[in-house]
Amino acid sequence: IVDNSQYHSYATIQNYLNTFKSNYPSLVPDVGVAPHKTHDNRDVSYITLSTNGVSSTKQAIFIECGIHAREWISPAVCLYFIDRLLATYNSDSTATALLNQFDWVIIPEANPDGYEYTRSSTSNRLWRKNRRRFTTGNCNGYYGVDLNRNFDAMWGTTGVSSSCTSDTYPGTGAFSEPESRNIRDKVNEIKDRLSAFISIHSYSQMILTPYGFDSSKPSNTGHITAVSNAARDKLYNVHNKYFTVGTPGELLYHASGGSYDWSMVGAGVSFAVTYELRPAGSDWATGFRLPANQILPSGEEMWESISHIALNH
Ligand code: 0X9
Ligand code: ZN
Repeated sequence: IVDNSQYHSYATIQNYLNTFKSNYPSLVPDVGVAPHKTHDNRDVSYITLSTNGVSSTKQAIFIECGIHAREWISPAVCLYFIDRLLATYNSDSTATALLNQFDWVIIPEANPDGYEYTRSSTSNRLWRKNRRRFTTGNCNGYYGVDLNRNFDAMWGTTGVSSSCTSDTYPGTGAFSEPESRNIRDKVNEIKDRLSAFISIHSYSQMILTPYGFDSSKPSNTGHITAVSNAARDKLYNVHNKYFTVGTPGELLYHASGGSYDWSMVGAGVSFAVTYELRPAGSDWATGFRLPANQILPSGEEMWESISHIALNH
């Protein structure tokens, strides 16, 4: 269904979700709108994939894409993954196992206001945050909260700036933003059967293991690292792209209030990772502008990597 030769608008992404539901009604019990409208009054959509219908009690995996506006490859990979899962169920043994063993709840575009802002020719391609508008005090006239600093996981402690003009401004409190509340609420609905949480960003070619907020690690860190190393190898085998595995503190910087940390410390999920997709390297100006001809290979390598995590975590 998905055209993987280009990046798509929010409207097109919404259309794809509805087309998935109408073309695969027996595998897509629910395409819906998360409870909180964005600041610019957009809906944040989710899709549930299940062989068991809406009242399924199967183990579930949650994937969140697009929380940072400029990281366009993230929603593109989410769409590729959904499309391939649905199209090859019952013909491909991996897809069949992924859907027979798990339900999937996926938010392909968690920050539609920011995303559309980066797509507008008159605005800023490198916008990262949401589009909250500040109207009082020092912040009057400025916009945006970093959604991956807004979750209730050591909120406001590391990797943040209290300046509302900063790209890492965490907001006025944990879950001050509708976009992070949407992820929270959808996760909480299924947390008793949620076995993995996957957050997809770009760029740097990494699989980040928990925690991001400081140097502490969950008690099952050895297991998470082993599964991530194997998922890294599966990814590498597709197109020879090497992803580094480690915690944010080891590979990047500490950062509090992230979604994957919250999924563990707040929702009790026992396995969570954050991907940083293509490209590697440190050229900030080009890193977020991954050419559209790399959507398909990114989708293909991530298919293998996520499949490994799902079937082995
Ligand atoms: O800084 C971030 O939010 C992520 N990197 S990005 O370049 N995509 O912005 C890393 C997030 C790692 N997770 C946490 N630190 N919780
Ligand atoms: Zn990001």
